Amino acid sequence: MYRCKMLAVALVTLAFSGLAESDGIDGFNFTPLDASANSADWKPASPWKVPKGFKQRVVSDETDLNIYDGGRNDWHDMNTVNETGPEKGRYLYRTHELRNPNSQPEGGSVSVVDLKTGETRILVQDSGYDALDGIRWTPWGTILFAEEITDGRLFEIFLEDDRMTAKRVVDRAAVGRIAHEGIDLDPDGNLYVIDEHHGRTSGCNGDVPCGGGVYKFVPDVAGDLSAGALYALKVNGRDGVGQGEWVGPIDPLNVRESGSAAGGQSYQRPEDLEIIGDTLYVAITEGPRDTKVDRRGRLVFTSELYEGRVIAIDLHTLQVTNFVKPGVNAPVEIGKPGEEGHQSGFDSVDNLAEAPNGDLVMIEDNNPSDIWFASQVTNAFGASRSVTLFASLTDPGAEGTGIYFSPEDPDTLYVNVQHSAADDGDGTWAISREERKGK
Ligand SMILES: [Ca+2]
Ligand SMILES: [Ca+2]
Ligand SMILES: [Ca+2]
Ligand SMILES: [Ca+2]
Repeated sequence: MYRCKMLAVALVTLAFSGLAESDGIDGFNFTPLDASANSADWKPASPWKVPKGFKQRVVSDETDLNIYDGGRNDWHDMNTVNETGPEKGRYLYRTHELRNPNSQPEGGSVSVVDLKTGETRILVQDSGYDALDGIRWTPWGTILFAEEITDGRLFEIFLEDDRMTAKRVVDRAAVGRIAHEGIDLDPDGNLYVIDEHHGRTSGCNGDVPCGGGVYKFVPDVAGDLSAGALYALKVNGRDGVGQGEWVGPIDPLNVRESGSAAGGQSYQRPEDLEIIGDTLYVAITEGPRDTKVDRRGRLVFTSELYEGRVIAIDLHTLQVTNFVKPGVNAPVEIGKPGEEGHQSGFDSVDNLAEAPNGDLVMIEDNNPSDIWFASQVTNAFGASRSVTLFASLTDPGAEGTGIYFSPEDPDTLYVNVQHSAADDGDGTWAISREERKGK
């Protein structure tokens, strides 16, 4: 807490536009929350603090499908629907991020919910799947999902025509063995992934910085992830922003070290990524913790110390900028709601999503987990001009994950509750505007 108070002195006077009305499309305009949720207000039946005029409902929770029984939470993680093809938008697919060391003999799972009938079932499960995290629908009608462990795998699911049954699952080793989370594709079929690693402080075999990069896989044939070349993002500038370039090809079986050997930029725990238009956004969950010690041996805190940020990579120019950063265009978070001196702020950003109007939606891996919207309108330095607090999670044990807008339903924000304080208490929620009277 001492560190946070020092930060407040350094940063709280900087300007941000956190209280402006969102410029979202009709149906998702909102008046931002004035503060994060307080866990003293936790109601398991309505765990989200939402803006006036919004409501929440369970899409599917552990009363519908309890994959890991006996009180074990199912760790719902990321979401996608079938975004293309027949009956697009009808099926919601979710990864479950359980970890094998925590006595989960079943291994990781991907589940599917029929949003029309409510039927929910396991799509794939394997005792070898560990910490399943990112998930993405491909334009060619398959599902990608991946493991968030060192040397984790990325898999492709081919579906039967019912879209609730897996035909086969293929390990796509060519795209890289890394601690996967975010997965996205550009219109040319190139795949972008990250290495969720503390590249600035943990590094590789004693070398820091190392790993924790952003990577681009260029397939030999668009739509076929079996073969291609993998590149790392190199950035010429301070703190991982400035002019970028793709370096490589690098070794997909040794991404962390070969990416760094090629000059790849190390970040401090990148997690999710999201392409909107021509921009690749990457959530970097932690700050670099660049503390210094003064002549009296006291820690000195600098503006280089912050709790996570979102960077933006222009996929044409490869300019890399800070898009949302606490103390720049979002408030610094100080303490916890209910504590003296608390300031609601932006801390430990994790998952990203595209809003129907092109805003970037962001959720914190934090207690409480806040959901923020950032406008793509930026200042001269590439920072969003409007960052607003949309919702916040009251559950004292949980983080919110898997924020997602289906392209078929611009009025609903899907979001998961992961590792709830309630036994078998995880699930998928939908937040949407209340019906207006007279409609
Ligand atoms: Ca369970
Ligand atoms: Ca993660
Ligand atoms: Ca926060
Ligand atoms: Ca995460």
